[in-house]
Amino acid sequence: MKCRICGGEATIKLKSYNIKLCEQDFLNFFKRRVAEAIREYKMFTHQDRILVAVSGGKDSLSLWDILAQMGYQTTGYHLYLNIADASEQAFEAVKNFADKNNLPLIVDRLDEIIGAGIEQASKVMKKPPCSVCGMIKRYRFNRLAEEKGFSVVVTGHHLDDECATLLGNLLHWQEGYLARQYPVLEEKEGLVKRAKPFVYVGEEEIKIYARVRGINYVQTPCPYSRGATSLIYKRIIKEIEEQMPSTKIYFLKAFFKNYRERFYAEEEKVKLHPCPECGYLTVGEICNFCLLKKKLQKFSSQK
Ligand code: Q46
Ligand code: ZN
Repeated sequence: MKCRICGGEATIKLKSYNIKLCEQDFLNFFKRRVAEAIREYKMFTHQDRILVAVSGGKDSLSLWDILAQMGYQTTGYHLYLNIADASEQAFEAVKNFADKNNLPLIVDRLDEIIGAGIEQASKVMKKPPCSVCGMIKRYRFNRLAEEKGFSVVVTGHHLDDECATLLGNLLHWQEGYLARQYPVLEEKEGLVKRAKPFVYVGEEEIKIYARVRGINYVQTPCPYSRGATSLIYKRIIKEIEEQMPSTKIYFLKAFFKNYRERFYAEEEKVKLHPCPECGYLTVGEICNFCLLKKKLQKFSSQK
């Protein structure tokens, strides 16, 4: 097998692109895809201070790795969820990566910021753990941006994640979500800018990247990720891609370019106002983070 670029020995085959590459040319190819997304959506520049949300899995650690390689100013952010062994392993992976690469890391421990673990938080909010976890992370991102001067938060969502989300949103005609699904969400009224630099790279490519770069990650950073309905959509998207290579990238790019704006009107209906407790923008009476803290207080005083 010959590398398409240098003609040397190829060890990597990328089905979606119908190319074979050697490791070095794969790394260059991968970096170009990421750079293209950063440029196309004006995600950030070398002047920005970037907060990278890291779970300890391959996607987020690979993202942190490549952005640091590209010379961006990055700081890792890890939310320690207090789930027995899983959280400790995830934390170890993140900590080791940060130490090895000499990169700054911020760790929030859930028991310290809300006085409870994710399971209890999910119970009092009567919402799935992932929904509460996502809410807490968003809240903390905005707070950290404000307090420590980060101008953008990046997450490891990749092409397969985004296609799965898009398929799910279309199947349920979630118009508000469709309006908001985009590789970059600009800063607005106290909400920090967010970006997904892996939007053009697939999960398989990230796996290869992590292997070639020797990144030690945890296979399942969180036990809750297994039950997600998004896995059903991901499996279906994967099957379609196998039969029809390049469908994923077409599906997503065409949506961003030609269809997303049709849902804008839906988004504008949402009116935000500052939470009376903490000042964070919210649609509810108080923000969900303050609501969670109140519910936990009530719960512990009833015990
Ligand atoms: S950490 Fe949190 Fe994920 Fe675990 S509880 Fe769900 S959202 S699966 S990235
Ligand atoms: Zn609040």
